[in-house]
Amino acid sequence: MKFIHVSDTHLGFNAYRTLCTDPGPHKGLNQREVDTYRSFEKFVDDAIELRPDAILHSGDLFDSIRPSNRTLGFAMEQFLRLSREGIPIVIIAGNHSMPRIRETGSVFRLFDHIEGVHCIYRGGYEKIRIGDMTVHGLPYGEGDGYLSQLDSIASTDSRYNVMMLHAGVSSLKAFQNPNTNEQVIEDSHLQKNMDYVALGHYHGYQKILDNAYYSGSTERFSFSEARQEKGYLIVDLDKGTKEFVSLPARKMIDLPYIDALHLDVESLTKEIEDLIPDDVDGAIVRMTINRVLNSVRSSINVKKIKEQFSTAAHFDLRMISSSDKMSVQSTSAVFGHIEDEFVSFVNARPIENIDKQHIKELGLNYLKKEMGQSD
Ligand SMILES: [Mn+2]
Repeated sequence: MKFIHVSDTHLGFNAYRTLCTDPGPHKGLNQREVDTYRSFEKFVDDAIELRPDAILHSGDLFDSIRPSNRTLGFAMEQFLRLSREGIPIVIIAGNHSMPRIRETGSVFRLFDHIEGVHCIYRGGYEKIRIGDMTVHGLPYGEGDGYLSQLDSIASTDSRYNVMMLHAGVSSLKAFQNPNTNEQVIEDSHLQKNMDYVALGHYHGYQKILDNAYYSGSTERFSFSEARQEKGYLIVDLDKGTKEFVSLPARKMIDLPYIDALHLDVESLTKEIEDLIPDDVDGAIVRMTINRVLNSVRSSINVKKIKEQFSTAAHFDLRMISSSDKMSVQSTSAVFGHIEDEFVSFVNARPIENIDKQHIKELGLNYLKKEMGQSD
């Protein structure tokens, strides 16, 4: 039994204003959205070549509860490719797929009609048998109901038992201060005599126990993922091997902060010049300059700096004034990342009937004003 564990593909995610210029069907679309398609398509190419007995997708297939027609069409095409090749796929719903009200229904219903595609989204634990393996899938949930369902999962007498979950685990640093409603479980919940536990939700590739892994996401979705490898895991239960395979995710560069408090225009300009990486082609780059004196700030040649990033997919220059009361106390990472925190908070909350992108733009604008950015 050999399967591929993949997760957090967030199809349809979009960010920034950069549009795809590659000739072909994606031309003119948001570049970040195209990135989610490109890595997923490469994943499906790989899978067809690798010919696994199954693919297990641990949640957040789509970025939103209501993916666009384009995103749906893309997913449909890719699932049909797998179906035609006779490669079954099991998908559990993640937190990005859970409607707040039942009437919304689930997009996964569409895929129930494709041979070999098994979606677990109806709110409860389901078992799916593939060859000599039983897959125990639990869609994302919150509260005690989720934990009691998790506790009810037990291995069967099939040769192999594999569990799929979309949740944080408390032993990971990223989940030690969870959002109030986020589902975080103890490692003890993973010890169920399973041959493997395919985890989703955390976007980095990470081993939790000998038999429990996060495969991570297939693209980078925030600067906190800048240094993470992106890809999927090939798990061979007969041989007892696990192999991580990289996918070509978009490069993200979060440059070290410049503390400008004691710098005049000339020395700050030099520091900026020194910091510009040789290769920014196609990358998403962020530069943060803290504690800039107002007199210096107005004389900095922003246009010239930006020109040097003209080949980047996106360049984010943030200058935080020394006079801003928020930055007087410290130049710590808190200020550099508050926007990321906000975006990931919005991303993590299912919101219906309002465009998430609109909420993000509004919120980021407020933050920008508060932080006195000029960009
Ligand atoms: Mn996710």
